[in-house]
Amino acid sequence: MTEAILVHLGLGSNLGNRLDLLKQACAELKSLPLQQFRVSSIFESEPLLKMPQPKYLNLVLCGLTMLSPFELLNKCQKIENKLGRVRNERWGSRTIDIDILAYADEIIDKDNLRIPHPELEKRSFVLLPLLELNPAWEHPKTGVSIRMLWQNWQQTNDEEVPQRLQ
Ligand code: A4P
Ligand code: MG
Repeated sequence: MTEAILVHLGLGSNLGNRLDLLKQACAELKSLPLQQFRVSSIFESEPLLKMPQPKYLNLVLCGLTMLSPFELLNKCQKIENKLGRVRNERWGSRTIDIDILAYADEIIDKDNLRIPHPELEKRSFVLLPLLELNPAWEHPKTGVSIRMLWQNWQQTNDEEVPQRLQ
């Protein structure tokens, strides 16, 4: 039997009842199933590049899956659609966005699937919850630890740090 794979997913919402949408998406993902399912705190942050959009809520979750990367992408997109995601413009506001951040330490570089997520190092709303959830995590391409990635982000950015919801 093939082994279950540890995956990390990044979720974001900036439309509708953001908290409720994140909770619904978590419930759907848990029942894929993702075994040994764990979720970070929820963080609030301004949209990237100060785009004129509502603020985002983001979280990172992890779990073990038997799905292949493309099966997982397909399931994530189905959940996005079920939760009312409408794709208008790239980086447009969204009820829910589910990005595959990492699939064990696999590297995939296809048009419709890039893993690890190529923007991961630049995004405080991914780094901070990932650090909280799995401080031992290392970037599969570079071997750089999540602690170091977060330190680098802080040293090279003057954006506000995402706020953890109480
Ligand atoms: N795709 C490729 N690799 C992946 C992957 N690792 N995970 C493809 C998921 N999808 C992946 O995604 C477009 C295509 O990316 C998919 O068809 C899939 O085949 P999409 O979700 O339809 O479109 P998108 O989300 O608008 O584009 P993209 O590039 O995924 O945007 P991002 O990177 O998700 O950024 N500010 C804050 N504070 N918080 C946020 O969460 N998010 C964005 C969107 C902008 N600003 C933000 C936030
Ligand atoms: Mg996306």
